[in-house]
Amino acid sequence: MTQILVPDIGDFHDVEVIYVLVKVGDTVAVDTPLVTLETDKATVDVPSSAAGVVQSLAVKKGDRISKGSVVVTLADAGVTVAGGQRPVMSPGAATSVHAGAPGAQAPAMPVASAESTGHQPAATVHSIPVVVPDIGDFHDVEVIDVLVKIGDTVAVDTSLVSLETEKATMDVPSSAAGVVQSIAIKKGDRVSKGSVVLTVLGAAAGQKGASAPSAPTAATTPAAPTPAPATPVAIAAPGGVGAPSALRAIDEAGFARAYAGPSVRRFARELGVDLGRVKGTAVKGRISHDDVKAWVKQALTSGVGQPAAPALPAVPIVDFAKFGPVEVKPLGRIQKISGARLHASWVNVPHVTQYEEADITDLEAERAKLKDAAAKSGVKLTPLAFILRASALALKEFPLFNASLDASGQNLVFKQYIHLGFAADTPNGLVVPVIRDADRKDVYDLARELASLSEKARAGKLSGAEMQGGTFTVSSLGGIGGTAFTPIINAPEVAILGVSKASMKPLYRDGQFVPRLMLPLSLSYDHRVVDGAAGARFATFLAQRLADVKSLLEAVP
Ligand code: CAO
Repeated sequence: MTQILVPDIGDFHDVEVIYVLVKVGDTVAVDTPLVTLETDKATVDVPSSAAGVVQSLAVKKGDRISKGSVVVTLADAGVTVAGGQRPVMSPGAATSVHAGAPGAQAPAMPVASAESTGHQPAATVHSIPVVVPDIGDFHDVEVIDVLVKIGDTVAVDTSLVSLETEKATMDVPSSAAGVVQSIAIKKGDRVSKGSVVLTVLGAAAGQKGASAPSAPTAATTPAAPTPAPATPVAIAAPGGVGAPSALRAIDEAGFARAYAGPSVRRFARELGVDLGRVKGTAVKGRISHDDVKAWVKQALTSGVGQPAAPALPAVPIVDFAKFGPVEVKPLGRIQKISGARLHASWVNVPHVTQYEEADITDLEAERAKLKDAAAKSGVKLTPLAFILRASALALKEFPLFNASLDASGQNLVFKQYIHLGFAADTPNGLVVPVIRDADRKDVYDLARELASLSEKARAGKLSGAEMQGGTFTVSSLGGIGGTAFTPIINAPEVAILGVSKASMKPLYRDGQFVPRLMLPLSLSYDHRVVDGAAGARFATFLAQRLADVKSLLEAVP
């Protein structure tokens, strides 16, 4: 008896069970999804960590569970081999063993009939080699991924390995159903038609194209399975010339929400498929490998005969080492994550940047007066705290800037809260901590939170929750320098405020030039949501608030 527990699911606790995918009596394999959990960010399947028959369910729909909660109890695995061990294959020979015959020795004897045991008759299973089918004119094709492992249960047509030629990637599907007994190849190997991929321990009846064997004996060698043709799938070249439009940008939020298991997610990533746009046809709308393939086929064929969508021009590939010594360093983890998000925003969101200057002469004079007293009470009162306060006031006045487009792109979601993100430069890269309910905090509260979150960010100690839920972002480079820049919107937010270094400038006022401390503001907004006039009004409002320090220091209601 084996208890299957909820594995480590990150920072989530008390997560709701939205589906129970198995019932008592079901036979499950390693990785069979058992239940689906839903957090506020994503749905997650809990896969079985063992094979066997479901004996009892410890959870039901609507329950809330956490890491370590028991999900199901499994009775012994459905396929039992001699002495509880996997049968040892002699090369080229087929081994015959029986399901549910503990202690049986090969050659196996027919199992007891249903009448004598009171159980269903167990099927006789065989070791069945699965080979690379006809893959056209290709030879010595590289194995780029092995999609199964020993002990996995596979069905006919389950993808076993991915091969890559110069022209396409293709999956080798299983020609037999059963449990993977041995794997003959590894990533990086080269194979051709007829190469053995793996052996499956299963009933010969499950073989595609092979007729059901009649009462096989130990000496029976199952006929070589008729290989199913490999499914070639064009390599998605996101952004490359000729890439079908449907295969281009991935909406990461939609991808995360899609109801699919890890191997399907990996498969979709490899093909550049936006899972959020694929319709699942498996149980409860779950997306399968076949759904992804069908979607790619549809995308490819629907592109034929239609005017091609303009593709992003590819950046030239340069062999830098030809021109001098080089050193290659991998991107950091945070750089990879933020890079993908910035790229997604840049290619999906039509950005406009509105520039403005705020006269912060009075603000800085006032701040200079308050700074030391604030420092004594442990608060570092920087200009950014005032800028955050002004932003919160502007977002209250212009709720459109605090909204987001929904996934369909047809509706605006107006958030009834103002959570301000601020870009923080850390040794590991750019992170965006979020100050919650910023509109209900005064300048001192904001300064305090700014300092504590920045410190945590630099120490790499921010929790996931502290970086989520932002409705608008401020990116301040004022402490460093620069006169203006184009901040990239932290999508699906619709606007971001860039702040550069304040400097003394001559301002023409009442018939003469006067020296004033001017703060450059760069407001980028999503032009699908915000039009130019609204952008200019928002920036002007911000500048007015910053010029009027008293309004920023007023008590927060
Ligand atoms: N103009 C002139 N001086 C400014 C200023 C501005 N706009 N903003 C800050 N300063 C001054 C501060 O007053 C402070 O000086 P004092 O110590 O003499 O008071 C100094 O610059 C440093 O400020 P700070 O950086 O310690 O504090 P902050 O509140 O301004 O900023 C934080 C905090 C976390 C936003 C900042 O440290 C940071 O990481 N900035 C980089 C953000 C970034 O990388 N953005 C780009 C994102 S896109 O790649």
